[in-house]
Amino acid sequence: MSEETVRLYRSLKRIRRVEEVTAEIYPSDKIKSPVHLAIGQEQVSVAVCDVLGPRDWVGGSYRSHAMHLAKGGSLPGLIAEMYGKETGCCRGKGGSMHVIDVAAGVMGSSAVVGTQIPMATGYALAAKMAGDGSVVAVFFGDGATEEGCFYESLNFAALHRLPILYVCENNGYAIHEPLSKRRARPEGICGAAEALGVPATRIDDGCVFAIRSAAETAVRTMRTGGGPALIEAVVYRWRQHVGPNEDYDQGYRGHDEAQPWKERDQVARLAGMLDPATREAVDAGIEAEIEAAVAFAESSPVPAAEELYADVFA
Ligand SMILES: Cc1ncc(C[n+]2csc(CCOP(=O)(O)OP(=O)(O)O)c2C)c(N)n1
Ligand SMILES: [Mg+2]
Repeated sequence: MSEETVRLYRSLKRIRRVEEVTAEIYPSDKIKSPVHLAIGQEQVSVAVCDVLGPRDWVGGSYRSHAMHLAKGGSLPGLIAEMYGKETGCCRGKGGSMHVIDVAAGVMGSSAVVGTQIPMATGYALAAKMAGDGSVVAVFFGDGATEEGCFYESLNFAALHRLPILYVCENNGYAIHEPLSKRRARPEGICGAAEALGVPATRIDDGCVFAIRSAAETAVRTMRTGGGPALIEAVVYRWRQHVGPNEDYDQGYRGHDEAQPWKERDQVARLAGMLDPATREAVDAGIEAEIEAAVAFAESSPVPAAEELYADVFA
């Protein structure tokens, strides 16, 4: 049981429990925004953020609770944001899809598919100009690789050798549409990146250590001017595209497809690698932290009516 395993387990389990608790609270209508849960996919954010430092930046999609928490974004700020409270990370105006914690390097997330990719490429240009060795990681789904800005951004980053790790969380679906109905070559994401001059690595078994190792190699190279890289991590979304429930009765997929992924669940896998006393202590700490964050959100005020016009430019 290494220190690294304990650290990765803590991060994985913390995110899993935050999202399970979010799903439990959801029917009460206290959460005022749609939620796109990453249950089953947590290992990508956990592995990549584990090799980043406080001065590195991340950006992501509407499915970014895991990224936010793994990078050190505020948990009370996240829960309060979902509740629409003034103490939320966007002061209650953004909801679950808009996480931000600039002090922790969480630069924001976007509900418009793919738009985080050019924005993060801009952060990488800024990082290169600052010349301080900091790097950017941007998380997006397989569907986002079908947006034109994905290709434009990778081309620009390769040309200018920007320090950015493109992280494709390939869960095989864009809402209900499988990759096979969207791409002539469903396995072509890495090839597309390579064609633009961005070295790419595909990890197809969801192993948190394998993703971490690929990220570590890529980030080490780019800190010294090595330029961008892409990781395609194949994962599986356990719950519905948006909302707290499962959707295996909707006709587009079945439990049989999910089963192998549930069998290699990284949270359970790493739990089994810890000695029981360590695991119980980690779990107890997580539950206490989540309980306090939910209490903070519940007791926080809603924004004042005048706040409606704050930060509005036109
Ligand atoms: C530009 C744009 N087009 C369409 C949508 C509607 N939409 C929301 S999520 C989504 C699927 C994206 O799938 P993927 O990138 O694989 O991410 P996942 O939800 O699987 O994590 C779509 C099409 C949108 N939000 N923005
Ligand atoms: Mg997807």
